Amino acid sequence: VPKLPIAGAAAAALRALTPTQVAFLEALPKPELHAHLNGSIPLHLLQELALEYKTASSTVAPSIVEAGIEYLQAGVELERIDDFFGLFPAVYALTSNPKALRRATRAVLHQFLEGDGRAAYLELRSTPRATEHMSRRVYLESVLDEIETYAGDKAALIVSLDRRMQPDVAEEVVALAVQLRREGRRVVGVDLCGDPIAGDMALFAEYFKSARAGGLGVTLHIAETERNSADETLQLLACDPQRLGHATFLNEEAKQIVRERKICIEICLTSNLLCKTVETLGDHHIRHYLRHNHPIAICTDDVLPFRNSLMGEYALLMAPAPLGLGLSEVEIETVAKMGMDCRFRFAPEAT
Ligand code: 6MZ
Repeated sequence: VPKLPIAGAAAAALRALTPTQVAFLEALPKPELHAHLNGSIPLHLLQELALEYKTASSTVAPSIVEAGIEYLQAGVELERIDDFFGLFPAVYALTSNPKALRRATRAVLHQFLEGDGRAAYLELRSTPRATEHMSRRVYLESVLDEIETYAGDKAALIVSLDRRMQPDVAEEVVALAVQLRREGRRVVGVDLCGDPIAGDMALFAEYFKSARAGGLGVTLHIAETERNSADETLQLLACDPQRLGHATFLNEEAKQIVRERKICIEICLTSNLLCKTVETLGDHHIRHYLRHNHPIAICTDDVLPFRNSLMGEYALLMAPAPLGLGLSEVEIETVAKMGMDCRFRFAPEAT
């Protein structure tokens, strides 16, 4: 699989490192715990799928798919995070049958575990979609088949609930995740993602509780934008998540809960900068967590639109300011180990 070109701040940080520093980061056991499947597909595979799409019967017009791919190829420029979600109809059109979804999953596993990412362990997340070609169960089974065949115990699946889902669909998705887990499939957790201001999260809370009761880990995108209310954040924290995605705009009360419960924060530096929820690396909330020696995991989020890599994200930790945070090797080792310790457990005998 050809390399995904790394761009932007992560690329500049990587270029600023010495060969010895690069070798150190490559050899460091790093987990990738926050990567969205459809946001991580290598561009070359998407282009291949798009060529095949033209001849297939399609519900999304090929011209829309073409425009989406061209936009990704040029490198996305977002005014604000709301613009991000419009990218996905084009990608989804190309991964709406089991065969294409399997190819995408395989390429993503390869990219993270053997390609640019150099991850020692991957928790891949994806939102099961029911399409004219597959049910949500077949969606999840297709992704799991690839994980179990090609990554074995180096990867696992987190099942995402999209905030835009109707509550009955969210309930069905959690029940499916728990059921697959009981069948011994490599499902380790559930996630809440999607447009950060969509949906009423009070209606979802009970589903996260049943996921926990079913032996699954829970990670939630939380306070990703300034517009997420303090009430919603507290409601989500009441679901007892073990990890949180982004957690960019927590107020003091929420920060205290996070600190007391030592909830791991999944940090996606490039993603936050490109979605403009954080202005500069210097302003990033990672500094707060580093100061408190609080558990974090360094992650990529969506390497397809953001053109970053796990290596690039670690380069942002290591490169001297203003390109990076200038952390020492010992500090970076600690961060990587924190991430490894925050993996969701997979005990095959658990029910
Ligand atoms: C919230 C995000 C996201 O699930 O179809 N997604 N949700 N915040 C983000 N920060 C930038 N990045 C990705 O992968 C794509 C889906 O992941 C969610 C969105 O719902 C997107 O549609 P899957 O494999």
